[in-house]
Amino acid sequence: MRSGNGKEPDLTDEAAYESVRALSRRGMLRLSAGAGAALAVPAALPAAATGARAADEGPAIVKPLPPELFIPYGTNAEMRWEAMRGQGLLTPADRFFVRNHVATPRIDARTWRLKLWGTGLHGSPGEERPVRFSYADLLRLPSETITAFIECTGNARGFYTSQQGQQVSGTPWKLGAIGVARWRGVRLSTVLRLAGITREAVDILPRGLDADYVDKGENLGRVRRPLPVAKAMKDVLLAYEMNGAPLPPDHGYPVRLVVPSWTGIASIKWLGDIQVAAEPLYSPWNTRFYRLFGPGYPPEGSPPVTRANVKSAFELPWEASLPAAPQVLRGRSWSGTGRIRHTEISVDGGATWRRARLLDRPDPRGWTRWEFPWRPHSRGPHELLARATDETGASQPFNAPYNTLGYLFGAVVRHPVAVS
Ligand SMILES: Nc1nc2c(c(=O)[nH]1)N[C@H]1C(S)=C(S)[C@@H](COP(=O)(O)O)O[C@H]1N2
Ligand SMILES: [Mo]
Repeated sequence: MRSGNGKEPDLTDEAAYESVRALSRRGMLRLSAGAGAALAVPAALPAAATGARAADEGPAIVKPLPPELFIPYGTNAEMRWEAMRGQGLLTPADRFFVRNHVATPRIDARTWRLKLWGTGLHGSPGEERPVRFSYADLLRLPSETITAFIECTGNARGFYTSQQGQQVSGTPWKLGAIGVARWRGVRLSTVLRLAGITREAVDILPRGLDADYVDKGENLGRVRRPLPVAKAMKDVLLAYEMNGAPLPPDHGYPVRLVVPSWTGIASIKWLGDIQVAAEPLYSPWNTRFYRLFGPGYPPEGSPPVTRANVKSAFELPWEASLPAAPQVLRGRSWSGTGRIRHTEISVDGGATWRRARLLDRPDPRGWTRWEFPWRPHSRGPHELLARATDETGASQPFNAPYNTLGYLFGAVVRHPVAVS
């Protein structure tokens, strides 16, 4: 099923995609209910088998995390927004946020193979006899370079609690679980065609080579999240370079997916294999996680979260000290649903708004820089607010609708500063 033919649903659209998948929802519920019981981890398994980490195993993130660039949270680390001040469009790899379910694995590109298998390929190759591509094979294929953000679905989750007084589970990120890089690699569509994708294929399931993820004692297996074939064939990259250098270990070396405009979990790192299937696929990452749950949502949750929503951030420290003098405030806005049309700033708590000056030609897959001249009229604490609107009219409300896992916080963030 391909998009673009007026009769067939556009499967790169989350609601249309879910309506097609819903036909087999019973199968999905059976699958997600069965998975827990079958995969529960016996308590005696060694740490290495469960993905749990002992103190002597070394840090879960390989690159240095200097405190002026990062706020660490266990296996994750968010970028401090002041680290983007004075930077160009791209987020340098040394400050790009890291979201790891488990530790960064070290992989040898010389022995690495990407394996494709499943009922959506000609001849239905099984997992034990997959179609294989080496790193060198991928480097020989035509390459493409794109600028795209990767943003965690839970970016800004902490504001559900600090701004709205709501309890949510997950890493309490501020706004730093986003980065924009220039990614070079091979189009996923090229590799799927070479592997023999059939017209019947509907879903692919890319899976990482990092250790199994254990959630509250339950082994959920390796990180893997289904992706509709329509999106896979449209604009997804098998990336092997980030900002002109080989992918760093923490960002997926040797090869990761980059799924433009979609939420970060789609961009599977340390890619090992891709199942290509003629039937819908499910994993905990599109059933129990990355759906919206809570009051107002059905028991199985919303359709899987796909596109990122509209957000804005100031390139300032949290609780920045600013001079009581004329100055220029800078920041960036982005959206997974379309180009940024404008960003407005309020320096009086949201009573009045004026437009910032956009510095980039808005690109739907990246972010747009802006600046706003400000002359504070009083000393003391202030709140700076930035609110963007994209070309679809999507904007940033004062309140983000609650969901228990704290995804998609798209409300205006109140950035505290002290003027002295
Ligand atoms: N194999 C694998 N891929 C993964 C993850 C992971 O833990 N394992 N985390 C996902 C999530 S939730 C996000 S937000 C992005 C983060 O990418 P980054 O660490 O390069 O910033 O990677 C995604 N891909
Ligand atoms: Mo994420």
